[in-house]
Amino acid sequence: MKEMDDTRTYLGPDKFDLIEQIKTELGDEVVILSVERRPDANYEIEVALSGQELVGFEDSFEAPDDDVIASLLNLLMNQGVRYNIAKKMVTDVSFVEGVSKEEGWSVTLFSKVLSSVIRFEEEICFTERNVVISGARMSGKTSIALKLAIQLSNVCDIKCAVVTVGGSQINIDRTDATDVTVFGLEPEEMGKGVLASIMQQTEDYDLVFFDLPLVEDGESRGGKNVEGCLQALRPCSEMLIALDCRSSFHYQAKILEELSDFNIKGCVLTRVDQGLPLGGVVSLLAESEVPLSFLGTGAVIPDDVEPATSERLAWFYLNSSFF
Ligand SMILES: Nc1nc2c(ncn2[C@@H]2O[C@H](COP(=O)(O)OP(=O)(O)OP(=O)(O)O)[C@@H](O)[C@H]2O)c(=O)[nH]1
Ligand SMILES: [Mg+2]
Repeated sequence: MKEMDDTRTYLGPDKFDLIEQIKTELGDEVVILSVERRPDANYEIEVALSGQELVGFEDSFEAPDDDVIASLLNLLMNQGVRYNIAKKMVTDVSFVEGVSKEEGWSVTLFSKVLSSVIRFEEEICFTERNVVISGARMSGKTSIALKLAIQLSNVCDIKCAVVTVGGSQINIDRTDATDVTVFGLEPEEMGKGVLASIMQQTEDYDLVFFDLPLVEDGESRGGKNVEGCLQALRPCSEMLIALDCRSSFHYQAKILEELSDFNIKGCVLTRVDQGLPLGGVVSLLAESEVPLSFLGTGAVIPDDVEPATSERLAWFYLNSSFF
């Protein structure tokens, strides 16, 4: 445990145990400033001591209603929304009336706060035939590629293929019952030649989803090949980025930065169903120009995906078991 003048940082392998410990020591109203997963898999939770941050916030704003401000700040900070973003969201709540600390926030009201800082792309229209889905390991890339391809194929009668590369824990035979063609490749197999051949074989498809991992740790996952494929696809594709609620703000911000030269259509927020704190991704989306396009709402393929709306994100935020 690290202590500064007005903050304290807790470290441990289980964030729920840490939260319990924090609430026992500092009370239920404690203000959590950030929750980060460190590279060594431990969680680091920073809290404000004696609610000083909250007092500071209230002092520095033209509050339309003190109760609204205080309850919103608790709601935001408890799940790790960053200070500057929370400040912006609080400044924008003047249109919200009738919320008190006791009554809490309804999905409708909280969705207004979220949509004041995050762009939601509810009407998704793919403009390129090749859609790259990229992101960190285990962020749900393969699941999202299959979910979208199967749903579009079944519901909209669009002819889809999925190209998936390496490390998939998903049983891709689940697509047997659909018209979606799946190319499952090992990272070593992936290269510009294979890519050109797949592109030729899928010429008469309406949409081809390329589920490509990011290049991490040099060549450990056939990285160079994948990087070459990402570059080759860049001029003729658009990209969806899979963001996983479990990753830290810094890690996800790095991913968005690394992919910023691609034609980024939007991102897919996965594992919203797992009751994880959503403050990190809310802050990230609020700070970036990238719209939120889809939500991954469970492990079932193809059902557990939906277009992202501020109401649904608010619902998952308010129903997070993190509180
Ligand atoms: N609960 C839940 N589980 C999910 C969701 N998306 C993916 N999963 C699960 O997370 C695990 C990893 O998903 P994948 O789709 O294989 O992720 P990936 O990014 O392709 O993983 P790699 O290719 O190994 O980097 C699987 O067990 C999925 O069932 C989601 O939205 N909610
Ligand atoms: Mg995968």
